Amino acid sequence: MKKILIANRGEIALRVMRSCREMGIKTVAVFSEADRHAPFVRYADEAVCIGPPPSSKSYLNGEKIIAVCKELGADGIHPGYGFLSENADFARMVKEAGITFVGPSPEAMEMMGDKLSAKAAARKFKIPMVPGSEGSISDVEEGKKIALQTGFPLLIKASAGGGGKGMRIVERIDDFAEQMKLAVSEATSAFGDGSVFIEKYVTGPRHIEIQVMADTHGNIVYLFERECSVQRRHQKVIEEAPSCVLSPELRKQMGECAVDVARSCHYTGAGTVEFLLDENRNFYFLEMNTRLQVEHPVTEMITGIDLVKEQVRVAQGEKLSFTQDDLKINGHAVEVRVYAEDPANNFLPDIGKLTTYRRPQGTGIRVDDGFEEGMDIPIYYDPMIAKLIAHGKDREEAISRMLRAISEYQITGVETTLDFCRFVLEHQAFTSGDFDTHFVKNHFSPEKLASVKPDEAEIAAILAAGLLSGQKNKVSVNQSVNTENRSRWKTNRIEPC
Ligand code: MV4
Repeated sequence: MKKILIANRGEIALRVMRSCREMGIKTVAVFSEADRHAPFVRYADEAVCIGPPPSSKSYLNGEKIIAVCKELGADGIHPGYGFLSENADFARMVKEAGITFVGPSPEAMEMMGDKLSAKAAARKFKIPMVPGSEGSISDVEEGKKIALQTGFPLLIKASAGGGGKGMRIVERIDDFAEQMKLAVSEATSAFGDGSVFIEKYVTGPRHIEIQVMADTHGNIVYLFERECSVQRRHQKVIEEAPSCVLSPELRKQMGECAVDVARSCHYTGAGTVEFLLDENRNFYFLEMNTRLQVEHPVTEMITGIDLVKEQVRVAQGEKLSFTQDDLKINGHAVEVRVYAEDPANNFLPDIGKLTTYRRPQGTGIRVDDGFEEGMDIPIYYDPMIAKLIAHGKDREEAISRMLRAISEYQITGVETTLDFCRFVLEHQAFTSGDFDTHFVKNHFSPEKLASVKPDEAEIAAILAAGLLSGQKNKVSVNQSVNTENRSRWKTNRIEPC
């Protein structure tokens, strides 16, 4: 490929373009009217506006994107994550237009996109799965029978759902009929497919996912695991690699199972196989994500592999550039997602202007972002500002580096989740490794974050000091927000106006 169009925006568009540039491949950005001044648009060799801000009129307009691709002579499309990345119809349209889709085949996407067909494929390889119904349940009475065999609590899941969408917990048989009807009608309106199935509810599980890569020559490898147990309402907060609970033997077992899941759908490219791990360290296959994931950098940090480059190579029909035996875990990596959300206010999106935006730097730190100081965070898309990644020789060093980087990060103009991330990273349950997917529910409440913001307290102190020192009428402080619990005595100045 000589030119690739990136059908995405923000940090991931930039991330993909960087690897393309290293490979000597030209890039095309497509952007909405809201993103005209975004760094990813300027980074690209060519850029085309494809429509108004709403995703449905721009980043989800597959036909328009393919038209731009043809017009500019791009020979490949990288979909990033979200938007069209797991849309099998789009992948098929791309292929039929004679353009290389940087991702799996439409058939593999379809098979793994539907949870029931994914589990049916995995069953052929004897992959451990949570007990429950084998297929979809359409009849309430039949459902009740399976529910009683499975035991309670159980989950009703939508086959077309994913990432927790369309899930319902049922505690008692008396609630089953009602919950099933609700699940079916929700799945029908959300996905246009009312198929639901039953799984035993695993209480307090850990979320472990395995990164896999497959080429078109039959080579499939696993690039170890990521643990993403710290989540809030199915939104990941912190991701790390490796997990601190897997033994080398369990890692190998889960890795080989993930490779088999990939094999079961003739997978090609980068994919992620999701497992639950229960308190006895039994693992169960849940679903497969057929895209590059947000949290892929932690895998890159511990393996030294550039996953985007590898995706591009595989899409061109090349063999994987490494074997399973070449892969070793080097140290530990942690990622936090920095959102423009207010943790004190139920994590409401806090969109606005990034008045101050200064990234942390230094040893072991990587920042993947798509913003610059002075930019507005658009209301139309996910409010993620950045992914902050720290790598160290072990988990302790990675965590302390992350805390150091959080203390250096300066963001004003919007509230962010940085303080919330610090709270998690410093929590004994997190540092000791004794946590599960209920961490946030079990350990966090808004009062846990300092109620008086350090910067407000500091401004008050500086004003008081200024007034006392005789500058009676006018005293001002520069309003750089002190986001950490550390004095910024060197940068704050008392200046007479
Ligand atoms: C489960 C489960 C417990 N038991 N399935 C949520 C996201 C989707 N990928 C699957 N999810 C879950 N499936 C059974 N049988 C608990 C969850 C779950 C969860 C999983 C991973 C990370 C965070 C989670 C938060 C709530 C529920």
